[in-house]
Amino acid sequence: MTDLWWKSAVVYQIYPRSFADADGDGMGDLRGIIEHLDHLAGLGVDVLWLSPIYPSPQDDNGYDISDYQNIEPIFGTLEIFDELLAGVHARGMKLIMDLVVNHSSDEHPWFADSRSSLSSDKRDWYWWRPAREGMEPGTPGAEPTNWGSAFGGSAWEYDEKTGEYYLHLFSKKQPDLNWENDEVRSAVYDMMNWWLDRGVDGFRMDVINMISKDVSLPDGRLTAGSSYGDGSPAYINGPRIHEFLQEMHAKVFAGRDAMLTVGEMPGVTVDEAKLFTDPARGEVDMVFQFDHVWADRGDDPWQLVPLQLTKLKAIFNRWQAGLAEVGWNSLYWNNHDQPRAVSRYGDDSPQFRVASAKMIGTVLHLHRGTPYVYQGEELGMTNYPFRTIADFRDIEALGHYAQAVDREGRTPEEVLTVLRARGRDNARTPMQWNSSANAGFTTGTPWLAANPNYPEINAAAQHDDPDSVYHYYRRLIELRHNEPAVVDGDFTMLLPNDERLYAFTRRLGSTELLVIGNFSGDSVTADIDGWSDAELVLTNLPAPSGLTLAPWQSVIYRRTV
Ligand code: TEU
Repeated sequence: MTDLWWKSAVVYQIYPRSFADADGDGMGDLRGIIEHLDHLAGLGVDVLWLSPIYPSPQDDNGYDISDYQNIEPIFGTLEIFDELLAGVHARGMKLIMDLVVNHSSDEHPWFADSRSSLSSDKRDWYWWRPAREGMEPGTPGAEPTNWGSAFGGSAWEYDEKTGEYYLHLFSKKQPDLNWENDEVRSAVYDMMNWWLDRGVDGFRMDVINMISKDVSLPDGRLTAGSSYGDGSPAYINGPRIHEFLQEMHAKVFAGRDAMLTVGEMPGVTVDEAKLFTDPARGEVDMVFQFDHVWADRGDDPWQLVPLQLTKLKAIFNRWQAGLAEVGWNSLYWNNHDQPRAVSRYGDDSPQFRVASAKMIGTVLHLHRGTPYVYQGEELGMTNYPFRTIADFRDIEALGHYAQAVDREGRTPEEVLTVLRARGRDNARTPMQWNSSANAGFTTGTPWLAANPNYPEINAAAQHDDPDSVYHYYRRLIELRHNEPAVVDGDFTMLLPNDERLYAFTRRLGSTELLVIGNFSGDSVTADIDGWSDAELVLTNLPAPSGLTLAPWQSVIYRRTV
């Protein structure tokens, strides 16, 4: 039915630092992943994606890479990596690596060389610029542009040695690589080929739609109350982005079978995504778009706005419709940058946590696209009860706090309210394996505290419970593997104006599926006709009478038309 294997696949994301610690140093490692492969195989996922495991100063938890062709000693060695890869393949799964090439670490030898002198061979491998015209280098406001970095502060760092600034869209320890330079691109492609030759099955590409910049580097728009301009129009889907991805595809992926490539693309539009994922163009297989995870924020990314179900549905509908004929979607609620889905979209109170975790999983997995499960999502893990800023470790949280409280005069409590809801450390607390100390994640001191709810919410308890979130996710994955309508069916949104029910159909040939999720604590009846004789395929609670759904209930019906 389907020609591209990843259309019926489900991907599981591992954040190695927080997954499982086999050697007791408080950080997860590759041996820890090897020890838990049966948890993943048992869930039925097809592909594992590892967040970065390369040598790194860990300024951004490995998204700052100082050697692209080795393994961070905290995580293991290349030999242990090969063992892990063999264990993954032996279980019929594939493994994709995180590719972080918009920037490297400032401790990468490339950057050390680049910053060493104006005449270095590698000077042009990064974005160096003199101070703003007429300004004294290194003084406030002398930065080459007014851009802010993603983690607070200017996007430019002054380097005294050569009297110039380098660009870093993320932390100052993550200088942006200059993709205009041919040698940079060849070095990246060689490195990718080296990993694929070693046996890995593809890449998740970090902020890959930022690698092409408008070389004139224009100032960005300043919004009220913010100290920096928004440079993103100059680097999101920049002028040469499609050219670069086509070149990468030709030099790395062409002629290789069964690879998976997914581009992480903040700010990508539906029309752009169609171009990026049209198989005929040879760029990437699918993208991560951000519209749905930005549905509950204001113009200022750090402003919270209440989530409206109608808005969320309109976003998904636009993406489903936009990529219906050409291209392909990725589907995700969670990753290492997002708060926990059950706390954000569901109800994580003891009464409704399990039901709502299953319901949101149902809605996501029944869309057209490739679903991604983030570690712990299959257990219904929740946000962490952060008390003060001292509980956070993430450079984004700490950078935002410093900028907002110290420089922009917000109150700590106001900033903490946002960080509790949105902070990335919510996703990064240790995986909850069992009810022993530290959730069974480590015998040492975990680098980030385990969520105190681990005695109730953990994998060991769920493996033994057929009604657990884990076994429900297993059934969702099985359904995608066995029901072609889930993979290839047309998508039709129903009840677009309903603030409590998320309802849609999927149709392939004579098979039609009806999916309804109740995003509320009320019992609600769906006003949809023609399904009274349909077969109930899956529900998260006792079978409903007709289409009256209990609080947080989901149903999947099937009929022949
Ligand atoms: O994230 C890209 C990105 O856009 C993030 O800044 C995201 O919007 C933010 O974290 C939401 O709060 C990727 C990685 O996934 C992230 O972990 C890295 O920090 C970042 O790139 C830099 O490599």
